[in-house]
Amino acid sequence: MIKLYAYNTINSLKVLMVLLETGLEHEFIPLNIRQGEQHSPEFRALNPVGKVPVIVDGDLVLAESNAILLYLAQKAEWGLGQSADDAAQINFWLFYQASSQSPYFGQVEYWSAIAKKPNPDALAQYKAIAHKSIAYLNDELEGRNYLYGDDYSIADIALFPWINDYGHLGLSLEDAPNVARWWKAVKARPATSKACRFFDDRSVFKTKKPTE
Ligand SMILES: N[C@@H](CCC(=O)N[C@@H](CS)C(=O)NCC(=O)O)C(=O)O
Repeated sequence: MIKLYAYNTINSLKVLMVLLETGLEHEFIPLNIRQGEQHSPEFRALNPVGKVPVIVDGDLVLAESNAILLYLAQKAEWGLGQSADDAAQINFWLFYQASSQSPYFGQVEYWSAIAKKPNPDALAQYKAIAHKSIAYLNDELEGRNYLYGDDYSIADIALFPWINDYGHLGLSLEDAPNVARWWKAVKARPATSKACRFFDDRSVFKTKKPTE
């Protein structure tokens, strides 16, 4: 049984989406990062940098959401295409997500909702970069349903959670109709809506951010 240590976060959502898509048996262990549970010695023994998500599967302890996505996809033989070339292209999206989506969307969240001192220039700059990333996805999704190939894959799952937060981040999909269509299709999947509901329905995830 795979144990998932996670909280109501972008990176945790990705992992839960894969677990629910694949039907891999798992136990969700909420780790309240708003109350500092990531700093406990027990959790630091699993992940010395004190961040979720982490999975434990037998002797394997693994952090970094996209590494977890890859591991789970290989284990379930799902979501990685049909060939080594497909897997390489899907891997491209995992690296793109970690290096070119997450850092910039994360900065938009920081400057719009977390920073104690507002910085309109920083917010405008990171929103502009996030919108460029959305425009790039829009081009890539022209004439196709998913980010790579004909089938839904872990590439779509990796990129979905930040896009799903576009409204909360003050971003727009108005000029990105292909992204809006893709976002709606991914959101409508039973596994995605179950994963999102899981976080919405549980009081353990309702702890406010320190700034709220
Ligand atoms: N690159 C990591 C990022 C993990 C991460 O930043 N986790 C945040 C929540 S999204 C966390 O646990 N923060 C707690 C802390 O930094 O104290 C991944 O993709 O898993």
